[in-house]
Amino acid sequence: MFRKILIANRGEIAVRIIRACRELGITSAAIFSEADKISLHASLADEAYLIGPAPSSESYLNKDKIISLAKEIKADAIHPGYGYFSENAGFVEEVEKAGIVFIGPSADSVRKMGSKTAARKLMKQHNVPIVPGTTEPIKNFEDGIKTANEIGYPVLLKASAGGGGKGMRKISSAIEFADAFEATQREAKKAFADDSIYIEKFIENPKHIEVQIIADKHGNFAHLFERECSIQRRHQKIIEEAPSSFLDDETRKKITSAAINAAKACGYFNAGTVEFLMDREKNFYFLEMNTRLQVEHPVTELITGIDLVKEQIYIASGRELSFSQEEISIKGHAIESRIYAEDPENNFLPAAGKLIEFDLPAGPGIRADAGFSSGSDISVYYDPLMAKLISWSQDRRGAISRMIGALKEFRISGVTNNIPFLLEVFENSKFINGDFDINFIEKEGLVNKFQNDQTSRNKELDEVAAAVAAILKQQAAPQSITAKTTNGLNKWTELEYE
Ligand code: MV4
Repeated sequence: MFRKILIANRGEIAVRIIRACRELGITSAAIFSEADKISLHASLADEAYLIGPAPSSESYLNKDKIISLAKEIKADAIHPGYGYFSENAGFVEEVEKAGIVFIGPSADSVRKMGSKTAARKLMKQHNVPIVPGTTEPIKNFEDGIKTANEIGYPVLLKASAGGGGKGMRKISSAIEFADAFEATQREAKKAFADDSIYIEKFIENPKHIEVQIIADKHGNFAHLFERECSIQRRHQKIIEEAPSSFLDDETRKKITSAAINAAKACGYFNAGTVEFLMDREKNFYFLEMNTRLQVEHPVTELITGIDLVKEQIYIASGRELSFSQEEISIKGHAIESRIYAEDPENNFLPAAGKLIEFDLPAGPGIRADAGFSSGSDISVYYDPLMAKLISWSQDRRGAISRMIGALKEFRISGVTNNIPFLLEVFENSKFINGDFDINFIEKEGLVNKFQNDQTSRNKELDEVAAAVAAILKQQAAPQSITAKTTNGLNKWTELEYE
């Protein structure tokens, strides 16, 4: 087993990995930027090293510095968390060249899944259903429009090097295609330094369902069931749950075995996630594979009882999976809420500042994974995720009920956050009935409803404030004239009630 792990990340996920190290008796080494000198992850780790200035490019994304630090402090392995270097094949190669173990899949698996067209081709070869469309980048405009006409509109133009919603464009007719083709190409080139784009049939109002898979370096594979991740706003997930109440046993069997096939197809080891779109008829299509630990991994941990981060470390150290597929089953229901530093009343603009109060909720079936504590600074330099609140119960209703209680118990002051918005979702009857897809937030008009509610609430508050001010002014006015002491000095004249 490893003696020391360097954690190349920050915030809640760095804290999560530190805790796994602690349980395994492994020394945890954190890195922190100048903006994170006073941070939970740096203070909880056994060792912590200043890596550079606040901007990520000079700290958490400084590849050379991270690898040379790992060598210097004799770390046996590096855990990348999510984001940053977690899906960077070049980083994996350099870490391995330095004689350090990367806690994740091989560079080859990361690269294979990094190209969306190559991944689609591979999936097709291994009988994993893909969205109808091309498995090669489109060569030119003529090739593109011909293909789009064959597939039938609407179609989606996607960047081969993209993912997570970046570099996508919906096209509803051949007329639209002309402009969109070059624009998408330009955007792809700018964002990914690669202008290859491909075409998919546009799936209307799908659900976003992903399957957690895990594999060791000895050829053992297992899935840890699915997560329902449809509740999102502009590609930012807000609420995830496991299992999906939309799946029947038969569909679950099909989608999880498709996910295992996907993992086998790219020679995968460690934890990974296969993303699918699912339509009303329960047809599912491979979207992409995330070759990392995901933000929402806790819901899977709570329904299976498996510690994914510990398992990742075991696998990286060469151990076999600590369980077999037959040994795991779904127990109860888990839901995760992402607590973001953002202002739902103001277009969800990222919020920043010092957390005056940050008191996590607790109680039966409640887990809080936070990267911060009272006194922490929330910086504009990084991801706005402050904490994840995860509830578990025997059934979905119970998990929702515990979540609502925990959200109301969470005390945050100093930094604006999305808790009131989350409560709007949990109290929505369609959400409660499991009747939603990836367009839920928009279709329910929740953003506007919330902002309107706030506007009317603000208007009411303004009216109350105005009334109070008027009363104060009335009371103040006579006082300033009449309240005189017996020695004749008007001691109130200094006070102004304007
Ligand atoms: C799609 C789609 C509909 N049809 N592909 C967005 C993120 C990226 N991973 C793929 N995405 C989508 N691809 C086809 N052919 C709709 C989306 C999509 C989406 C997918 C998952 C979760 C949230 C989403 C929000 C908007 C669009």
